[in-house]
Amino acid sequence: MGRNLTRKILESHLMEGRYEPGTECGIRIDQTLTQDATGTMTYLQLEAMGIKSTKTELSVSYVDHNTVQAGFENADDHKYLQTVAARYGVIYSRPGNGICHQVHLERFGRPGKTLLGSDSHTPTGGGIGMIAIGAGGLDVAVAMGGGPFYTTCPKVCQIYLTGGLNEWVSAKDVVLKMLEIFGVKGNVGVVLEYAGPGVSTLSVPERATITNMGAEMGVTCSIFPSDDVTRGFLQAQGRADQWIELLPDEDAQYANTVHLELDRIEPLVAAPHSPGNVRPIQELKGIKVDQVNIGSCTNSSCKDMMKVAAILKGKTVHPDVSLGIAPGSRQVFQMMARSGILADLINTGARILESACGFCIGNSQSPPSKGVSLRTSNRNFEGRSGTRDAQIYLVSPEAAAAAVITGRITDPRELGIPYPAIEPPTTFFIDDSMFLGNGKPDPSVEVFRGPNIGDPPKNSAFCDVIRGEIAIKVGDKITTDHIMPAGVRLKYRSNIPKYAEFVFENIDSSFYSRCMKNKKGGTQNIIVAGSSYGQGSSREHAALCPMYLGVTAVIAQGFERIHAANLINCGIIPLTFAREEDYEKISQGDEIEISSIKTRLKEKEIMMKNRTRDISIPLLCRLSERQESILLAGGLLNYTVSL
Ligand code: MIC
Ligand code: SF4
Repeated sequence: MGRNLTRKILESHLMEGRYEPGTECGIRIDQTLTQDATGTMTYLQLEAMGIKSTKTELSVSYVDHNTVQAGFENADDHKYLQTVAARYGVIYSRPGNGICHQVHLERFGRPGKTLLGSDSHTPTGGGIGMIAIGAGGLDVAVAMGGGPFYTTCPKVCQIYLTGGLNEWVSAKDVVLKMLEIFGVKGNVGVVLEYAGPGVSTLSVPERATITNMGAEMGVTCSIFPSDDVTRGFLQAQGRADQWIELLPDEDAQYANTVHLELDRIEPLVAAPHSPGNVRPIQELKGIKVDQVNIGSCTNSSCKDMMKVAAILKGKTVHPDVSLGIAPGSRQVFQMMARSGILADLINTGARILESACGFCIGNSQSPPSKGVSLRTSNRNFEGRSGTRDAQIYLVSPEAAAAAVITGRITDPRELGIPYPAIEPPTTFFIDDSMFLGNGKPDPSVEVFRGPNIGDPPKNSAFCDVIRGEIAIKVGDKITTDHIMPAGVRLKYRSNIPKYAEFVFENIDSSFYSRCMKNKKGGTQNIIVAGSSYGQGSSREHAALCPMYLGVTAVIAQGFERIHAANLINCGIIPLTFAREEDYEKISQGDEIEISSIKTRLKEKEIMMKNRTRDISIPLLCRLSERQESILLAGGLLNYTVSL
């Protein structure tokens, strides 16, 4: 039976289990990446596990999220990350060097390798033919120490591309089309494998835009083959020797195939407040725009910036619009400066932002009240921009540039200017001087810990009885941004007791005090949710902080992959309703009891008593044996230390 690409890479990396879709397997991780917002906790956990040095082929620590240094906290974190990287043999990418996914693609991504990153957009690496997966920091720490990464052996879906994109339509529109087809939930355990003649019409950064936003569909990862286009990209990056050809077998098997004709895709937009709320730009044109932000790990490559600059050349930003441009990496920035397009953009009136996540994570450039902001990024969850009532639309760089000129959502095809057909660069400007370290550990380095660096919180072993109160009941598609807001709160990432004050801040600001009161009184806190709980980011703080608040269980109609793993890693039990409608039979404030959990775990069915309503509700808990042991140990940290 012919093997698909995903299977080829996974089989060659199997450490435990078999390649059998639906079962758990452990794979060897060749490369890891962390970013600062999840990285401090990852390295604190690595230290707490007693790991002496990294065992991967390459591990890189990027600083790109918390680069706004208002107060000492972020600067302290950077110093901690720099010193801990030197000590353990991790390459440190200094602030200013760019966004982890863009930089990793440029300088380190290699076809056929596995990459695990403490960021949900790690699958960007699939654009260069990697199996690149996002995970919580604890899982990444274990992989750095040489341990396997456990994941459900995926169901592989082939996306067969034909034709080529029309003028003014780009990779962002392709992935928005995919979101229209697949939606933002129900894709757990799936890998999207791109194939077909349309693949060769897309450059590596364009492929990476597409694999990047697989995260929004909730898939494990997405992957493109490694072909001549990949070879050309690696050559232009001075890394031709790292190219290998990687194609599926001609008779490769897939769980299913979806056909996508590239020439039938139109310019699309994800309207507020979900990346899955996809609409043709034609339906939205005319809406007045207050802000346009171009950048983020989705659309900040050289080619993206060149297109935008070509469209805007000689024009002035519309008086009602604020234009922000964040080049994805120092390499992109350099190329813009050297080619003169940076000057063109400054002429246009653009506000040139740091090469970092910035606006995307809401730590700067928040739009005005009720403002409309067009962004080339990947998430438009309510409030994520830092302005609660702002309306965020996700668009391609072409559509973003069009709105800069007109001040309204505009179909770029109607701009009335010739389409700038930009070819990707054949040589990139290479300067690796902002990467520190040679990958070798140096035990003589003293790790810096400022007052913002706390200890990683630990849970106690799981008890056999949950007796507690429903501390909050939330609805469907709750994102980790709802659970653990980022933006201005991001600087507390290394200080769990402080960050925990903001759990569910934008949904119910009394959640924290309620939980703390219960915790002090010895009552456990339980969260109840609808479907697709924990969408979005990989931030394990969305599990660590609830754990700190005494949350012992989350009962939902369904969970997203990374968040479910993070809950288990923190010793919090994820339970699903056996009958979805039972969600209605439980309210905030209800007292519940679940007993003999240890034995019930084996049976996979657990009965919960709602003592307030005097009814029983059946729940499911489908954990592997390994996950059961982690849970019972009180989390992955305890479990790993005890091995
Ligand atoms: C995001 O886009 O939400 C983030 C910030 O990059 C997160 C990671 C984090 O919360 O630190 C992600 O996508 O995993
Ligand atoms: Fe950074 Fe935004 Fe990408 Fe997350 S999605 S890594 S915040 S640019």
